[in-house]
Amino acid sequence: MSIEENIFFKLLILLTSLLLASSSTTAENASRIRCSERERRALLKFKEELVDEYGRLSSWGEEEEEDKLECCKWRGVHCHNRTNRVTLLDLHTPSKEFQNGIITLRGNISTSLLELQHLQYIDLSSNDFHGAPIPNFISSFSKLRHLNLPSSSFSGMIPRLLGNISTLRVLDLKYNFGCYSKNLDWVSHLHSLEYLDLSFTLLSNANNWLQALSKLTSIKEVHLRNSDLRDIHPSSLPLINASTSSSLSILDLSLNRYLNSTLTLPKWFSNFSSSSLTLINFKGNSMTGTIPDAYENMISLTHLDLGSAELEGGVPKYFGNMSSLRYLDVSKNKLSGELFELMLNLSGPVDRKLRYLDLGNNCISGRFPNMSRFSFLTELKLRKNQSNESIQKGYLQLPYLAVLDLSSNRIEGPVPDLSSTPSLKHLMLNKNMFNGALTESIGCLSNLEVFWIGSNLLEGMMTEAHMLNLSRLRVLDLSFNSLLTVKCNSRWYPPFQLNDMRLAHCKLGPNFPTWLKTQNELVYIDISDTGISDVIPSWFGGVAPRLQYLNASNNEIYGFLPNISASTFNVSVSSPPSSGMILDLSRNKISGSINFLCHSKE
Ligand SMILES: *[C@@H]1O[C@H](CO)[C@@H](O)[C@H](O)[C@H]1NC(C)=O
Ligand SMILES: *[C@@H]1O[C@H](CO)[C@@H](O)[C@H](O)[C@H]1NC(C)=O
Ligand SMILES: *[C@@H]1O[C@H](CO)[C@@H](O)[C@H](O)[C@H]1NC(C)=O
Ligand SMILES: *[C@@H]1O[C@H](CO)[C@@H](O)[C@H](O)[C@H]1NC(C)=O
Ligand SMILES: *[C@@H]1O[C@H](CO)[C@@H](O)[C@H](O)[C@H]1NC(C)=O
Ligand SMILES: *[C@@H]1O[C@H](CO)[C@@H](O)[C@H](O)[C@H]1NC(C)=O
Ligand SMILES: *[C@@H]1O[C@H](CO)[C@@H](O)[C@H](O)[C@H]1NC(C)=O
Ligand SMILES: *[C@@H]1O[C@H](CO)[C@@H](O)[C@H](O)[C@H]1NC(C)=O
Ligand SMILES: *[C@@H]1O[C@H](CO)[C@@H](O)[C@H](O)[C@H]1NC(C)=O
Ligand SMILES: *[C@@H]1O[C@H](CO)[C@@H](O)[C@H](O)[C@H]1NC(C)=O
Ligand SMILES: *[C@@H]1O[C@H](CO)[C@@H](O)[C@H](O)[C@H]1NC(C)=O
Ligand SMILES: CC(=O)N[C@H]1CO[C@H](CO)[C@@H](O)[C@@H]1O
Repeated sequence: MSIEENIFFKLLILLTSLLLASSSTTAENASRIRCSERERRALLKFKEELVDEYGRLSSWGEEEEEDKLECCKWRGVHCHNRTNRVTLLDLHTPSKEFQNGIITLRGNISTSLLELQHLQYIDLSSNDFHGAPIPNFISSFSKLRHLNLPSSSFSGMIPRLLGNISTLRVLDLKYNFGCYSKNLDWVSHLHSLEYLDLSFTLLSNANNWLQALSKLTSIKEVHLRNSDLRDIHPSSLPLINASTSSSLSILDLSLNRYLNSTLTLPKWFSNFSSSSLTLINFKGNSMTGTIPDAYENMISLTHLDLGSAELEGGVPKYFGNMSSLRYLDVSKNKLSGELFELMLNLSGPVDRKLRYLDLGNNCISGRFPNMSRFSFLTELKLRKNQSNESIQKGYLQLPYLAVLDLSSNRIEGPVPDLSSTPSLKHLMLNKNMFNGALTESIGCLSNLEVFWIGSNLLEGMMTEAHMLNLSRLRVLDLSFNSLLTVKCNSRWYPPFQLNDMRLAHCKLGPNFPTWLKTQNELVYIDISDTGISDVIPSWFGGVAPRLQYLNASNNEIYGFLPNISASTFNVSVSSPPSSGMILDLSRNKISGSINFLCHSKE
């Protein structure tokens, strides 16, 4: 090639590419609308069969404006960035609206959707398809990865054809209460499936559920909560190939009341993978016997819920070695043994991991041990057991503890010093045998919202010093401590506004507690049998506009009753009070008319 030829050739290339460039911009402008006409029509047909009360699909339209024609820009629609085919359809009702009872779409799912053969992602959750079956045709979306249809009022048989969508990674059909499946063979074909949630659908006839799950080699999360799963006989336990099934991380089989084989199931899933399981929830099954060894090698387990079953015996010693365990719930079982020994079993690497421990509603007995080792504990629950003796000083040095529930035990001695638990929000010590005077350290718990210490044997005085910094207190229960005197300075202005105040059978009187005057958010007051022998203050009628329950019986209150129904109870005499409003002023010396009460329940 000569130089001239060369230059000419280069010019030619330049020119062509310029021409090409300009023609491509014209082409682009002419068809700036990316969405294909057929897909747009299909979507409009789909919209036609929906009721869209909230205008969620208002951007979907036929009008000539470009935005309305460009379905790739419609709300809830995405197109592929090269092929421009619709790949995503996301029309879920946002959870905040759903919780407020708003359901944005109702109606029927049109078969016109079939036109959208490139769909990879469908989310129609939290809408109302009024009991229609999940459409069979969904199975022909051969590129679908993500099918999200929870809480959408589907019912009937879950189409087995869904098992044909070999690309599916996420399948979520939970909370479609009327849906069922007679077996789960179809699930076992979903080789790419990573996430399966069929919670609250009915699987009582799907006896092969465990066989089906064992074939899912990519599965990471299984949620079959409240699905009426049947027990698996040990002889029909499927084999697990541990080398291929190493991905399962979350297993939620809670609230299946017919699952009772503690030994069988854990043995099976411990082969699934001891290293990947992080969460196991078996709450509300009927597992019997002792807690099995199956959890022993689960080094990644962070969350184990074995609550509300029929487990017996203790918490095995190997739990102390569970170096990732943060959450342990074994409440509502028949566990027994000494609390001291149980906590000793829980010693080891778990000490500094555990955040949540619920041992409530069991038969655990004996003295309360030193809990300070569990330095990151945020919730400790031991309600309804038989722990006894007193809690010694220094046993509750738990700086992050927010919930301490020791109610309904037999713990004695003084209320422990709580100055080392400054984060406490909920403190439940009711129904024990705590005695002596309350420590003023309670008054430093500035995060405290709920304080229950009713039904104990407290004595001495409770004054404003005990409530000094309790600015967040909402619920106070001191009732049935008949030797406890509650006496605050008449000019005291509490830092809190209570909703719920229970002081029955404490010593409040003889004067009417004037600090009550400041409590305008009360819904529940019980000051019965508190030795008040005083005239009803005139302000009493108007103090609490939201009041639902007032019990001031068994005192010696006298004087004229203010018009409580019109002010306190916030009801006019002509309209009946809402159910549940209770006013009990019996056994007092009140005089005057109670005509205004004639519509209230006594
Ligand atoms: C193409 O569209 C762009 C931007 O919308 C515009 O700037 C340009 O002039 C258009 N070109 C032609 C050839 O219409
Ligand atoms: C849905 O289908 C039912 C039965 O075919 C029909 O009665 C109903 O009107 C349809 N709803 C809408 C919104 O098209
Ligand atoms: C198109 O999508 C692919 C995959 O989603 C992405 O990697 C790529 O950056 C996108 N291209 C453009 C031009 O947006
Ligand atoms: C579903 O897959 C089965 C085999 O796995 C095949 O026989 C059947 O034709 C498929 N159905 C559809 C509708 O594609
Ligand atoms: C668990 O794995 C072991 C060894 O890998 C194997 O012998 C056993 O049969 C497996 N158990 C189950 C229930 O799959
Ligand atoms: C387990 O899976 C591996 C890898 O796929 C395979 O090589 C091995 O033969 C399988 N073992 C059994 C018992 O199926
Ligand atoms: C589980 O329940 C079934 C039926 O309710 C019963 O036959 C079986 O003995 C129970 N198994 C165990 C281990 O309790
Ligand atoms: C402590 O661990 C042993 C061995 O695992 C067990 O037998 C015993 O029941 C456990 N004790 C308590 C009180 O949990
Ligand atoms: C806890 O782990 C240690 C170290 O691996 C081991 O020596 C000990 O036997 C384990 N204890 C229990 C109860 O499993
Ligand atoms: C506390 O309970 C244990 C049984 O768990 C018992 O041995 C002990 O005597 C009880 N202590 C008191 C003071 O009642
Ligand atoms: C309680 O345990 C903590 C942490 O193990 C320890 O520092 C403290 O001395 C113990 N307190 C008592 C009174 O034994
Ligand atoms: C003292 C006490 O209340 N013990 C209770 C411990 O929990 C079991 C089971 O919930 C109850 O039966 C006990 O009464």
